[in-house]
Amino acid sequence: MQNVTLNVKGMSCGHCVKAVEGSVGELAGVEQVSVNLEEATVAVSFDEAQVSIEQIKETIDDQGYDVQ
Ligand SMILES: [Cu+2]
Repeated sequence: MQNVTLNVKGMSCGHCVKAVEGSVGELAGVEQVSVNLEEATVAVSFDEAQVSIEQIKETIDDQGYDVQ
C-alpha cells in the first residue's frame, strides 16, 4: 500500500470535498482518500498494482481541480 499526499488547488467547500473524495474513492485500488481543505491537500492510500498515481491525479484534474 502506497500513501501519497497531493497538493490540490481550487477546493473550497464541502462540494469539492465530495467531488474529489467520491471520484478518487471509486477508483479500483484506492483504499482511502481524505481531503484537507485548510491545507489544500488530498491524502490517498492506494494499491500500486491496481492504480497509478497518474490515474489518481487525472481523476482529480477531471473534477476541475489543479493538482500541483
Ligand atoms: Cu466547492
